[in-house]
Amino acid sequence: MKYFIKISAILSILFLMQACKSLSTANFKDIKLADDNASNQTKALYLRIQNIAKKGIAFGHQDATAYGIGWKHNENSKKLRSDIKEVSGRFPAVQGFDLGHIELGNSTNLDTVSFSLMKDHIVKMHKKGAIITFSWHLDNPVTNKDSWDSTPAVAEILKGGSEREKYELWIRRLSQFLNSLKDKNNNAIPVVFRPYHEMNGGWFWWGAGNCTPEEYKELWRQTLSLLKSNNVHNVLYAFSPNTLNSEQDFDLYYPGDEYVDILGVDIYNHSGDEAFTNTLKNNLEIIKRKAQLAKKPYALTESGNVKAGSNPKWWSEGLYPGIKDSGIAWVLLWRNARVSHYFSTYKQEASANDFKEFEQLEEILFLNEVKKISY
Ligand code: BMA
Repeated sequence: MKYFIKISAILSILFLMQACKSLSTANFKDIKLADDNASNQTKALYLRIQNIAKKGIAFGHQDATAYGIGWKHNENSKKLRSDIKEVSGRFPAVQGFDLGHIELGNSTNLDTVSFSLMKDHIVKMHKKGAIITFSWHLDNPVTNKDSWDSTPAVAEILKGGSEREKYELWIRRLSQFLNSLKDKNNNAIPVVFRPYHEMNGGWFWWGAGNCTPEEYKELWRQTLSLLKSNNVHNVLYAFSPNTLNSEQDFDLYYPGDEYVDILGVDIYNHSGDEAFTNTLKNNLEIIKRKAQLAKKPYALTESGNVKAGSNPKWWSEGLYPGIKDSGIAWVLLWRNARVSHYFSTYKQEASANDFKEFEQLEEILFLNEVKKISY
């Protein structure tokens, strides 16, 4: 009996030692990120994302816990809601938020989500094992109108441009927010940042026709350099064009392997579900090839049903056949803002039953599964 107790004590110590393998002792030296000073937590997130992609596809939702159809998170409530959880019983594994208007020093983002609420949810969700990703619909720095104001502005915020000072201030505000996301040990929470997305479309001031590809790439590189000089070291950088017509389409704006950590693409079903499935397949093949050459993970960084409610089988017939076995680490569905502007599902919505089947697929991973996948 005495020996048995001794042996089991030794075994438990060995087990604990293994479980406590600390970030500082893990072997991160071979990981090359866009930020050469990225924290160990950020490197661990990168490895986790690669490991997730080996197991399946993490399911993501934009503003998942901030609001849904018919509800908005109440600042006084401690309990987190999510339309996805209300349909399936599980939280999304990837949670997207938008930083638009952080640059202005505002307390709420462009969709009225308060930055303090966002921070609170990020801290809680990170603790539960979620992956956090940010988009940034920032205002046009020349006109001070929104992201969709296509007045050329990129040249003016590059080094030497007339709005450079303003842009440096904007990046300082953004940096302050990113640096303020702290876990319980006071370490900066690692996140995925996906700035200047959908640049091959013409709808944003940083998009096609509103700046040259050279200006765009320079904006990307200079933005990274400004963030680093503001001590931001908890970020993985994701590059995500809109639907691609060819590989060249991707290359045109790609700032280079040393400035990007994750490759992505945003694809919606504007041309119907059959075309959508085919576009998903061929576009994900394109980024897979690019990602494999660059040895980086890749994701479907935005998607959604623009004709939400029209196809009750959208998940199993539209989305899933397009992403199945594609090797993407995650798919992020866009926000559920209101009945006339939602991209996922919610309770009593036309495709909710189909979603429950999609959610059961072994390949599709939710928070409870992803939290077990380590670096
Ligand atoms: C767009 C729309 C807008 C929103 C923006 C940022 O795709 O959903 O209503 O302001 O994203 O979230």
